[in-house]
Amino acid sequence: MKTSLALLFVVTLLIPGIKAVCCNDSWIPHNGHCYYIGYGTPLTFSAAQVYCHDRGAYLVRLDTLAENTFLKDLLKKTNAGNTWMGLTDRTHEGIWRWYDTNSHATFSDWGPGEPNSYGNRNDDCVHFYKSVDYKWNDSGCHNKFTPLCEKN
Ligand SMILES: [Ca+2]
Ligand SMILES: [Ca+2]
Repeated sequence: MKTSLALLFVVTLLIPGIKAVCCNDSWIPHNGHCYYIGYGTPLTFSAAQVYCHDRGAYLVRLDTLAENTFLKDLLKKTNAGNTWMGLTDRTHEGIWRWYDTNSHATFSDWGPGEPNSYGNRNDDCVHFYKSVDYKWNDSGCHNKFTPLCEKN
């Protein structure tokens, strides 16, 4: 019993250490990934990609609902503005893919009535929409929103 308690203690000490190695200062660790929110630097979708790339990262790719929930909570807690994710249907209208892997979105969390790009509108890039609790909205890629970067 004492041994397992001691082991638990050591492991508890080690885990933050491992995460600290993964994530640099001001990057937020979660589930083996590191996140960085570019507060105060609103950029177009393309410029946000470059912003993340310059930091050895990519605009966030939401692999699981849990990751989506974690990041929405983080944005809520920090009262972030509208924030880009790496999802776009630029190549095929209505086919939503993560730009860094070209993989299809496996789930979605659209706000009410979204995505609503149709006709001559051209809303090909997706962001966390502050006014609907950071659910997803398709918007013009030229709009300037906060970049949210992720690295492995
Ligand atoms: Ca991810
Ligand atoms: Ca929309």
